[in-house]
Amino acid sequence: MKLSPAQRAEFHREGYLVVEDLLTDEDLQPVIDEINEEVDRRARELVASGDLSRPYEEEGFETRLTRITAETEKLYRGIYSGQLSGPGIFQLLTNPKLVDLAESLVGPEIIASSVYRLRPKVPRLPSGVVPWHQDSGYFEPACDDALVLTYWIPLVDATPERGCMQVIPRVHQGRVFRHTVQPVIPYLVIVPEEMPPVEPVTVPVRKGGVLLLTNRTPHCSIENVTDVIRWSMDLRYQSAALPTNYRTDDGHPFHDPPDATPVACYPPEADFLVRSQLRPWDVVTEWLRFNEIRKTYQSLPVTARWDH
Ligand SMILES: O=C(O)CCC(=O)C(=O)O
Repeated sequence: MKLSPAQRAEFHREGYLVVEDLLTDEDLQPVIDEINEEVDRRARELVASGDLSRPYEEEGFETRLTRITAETEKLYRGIYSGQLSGPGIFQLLTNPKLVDLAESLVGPEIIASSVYRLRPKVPRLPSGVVPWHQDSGYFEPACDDALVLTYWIPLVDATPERGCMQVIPRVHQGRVFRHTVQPVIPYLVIVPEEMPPVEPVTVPVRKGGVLLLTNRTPHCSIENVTDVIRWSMDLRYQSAALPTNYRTDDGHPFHDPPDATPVACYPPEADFLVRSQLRPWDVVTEWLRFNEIRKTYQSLPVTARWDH
């Protein structure tokens, strides 16, 4: 499925778009199963090491990590963000439905990024609340004017009470606002004096739906005040014509001559090619290759432009 002209227009006008019912249980269950297995394995290890009283195996996906986190945050800290990289995650990143929609916005040569995040927003856990930022705040300034597309994908229904996302619409055509590092939980946050005076939109998304964002769309997420873990993933795609640290199978830079600066829109993590008409032989189709790319990548810093 491609985005319709109306959906494309809405995305470009508002800076975000919700596509309901894009993914089925068949698309999402492999990654959910993989997370459940990881939680189960790690819970048993924590019981064995004396950090956890019991594995809470009677609890399901929506509640087990909350019970565990009430005793120890070790499991949460070991799986959140981009730490897991199993076949289920690779399957989601390369899901043709997501890549097809991305093609409507970034073109047919598509790089996916290891800047994917797993977010188990455990009820009332302060680090689950992400402050107002633009993803470009984290990226290289050279990519400010390009589109790095984010898919925000809930793995359970994401309601306002469960801490869904909020966005500021119609300001993504402007510049990247000044960011600073938030105290205590070191997320980047737009400095208060630069926050656009525009009413935020709260964006609930049901499981199966996706929220698309640009890298200059200010967004945040709100507190989870329920008893259900708001599991979600956010994935990122860009045109292969932009700076990328992807190396072909034989280790060559993707661009010839190589793009010197910057090496990628987000140099700390590895890129990989997910679709190409020009160089189909360079597309990463196997999980083992994806995993090797991520594990062997030599992380590089982003150009410092805020106080971090
Ligand atoms: O999922 C969240 O709570 C925040 C996600 C986010 O900030 C992002 O995708 O950039």
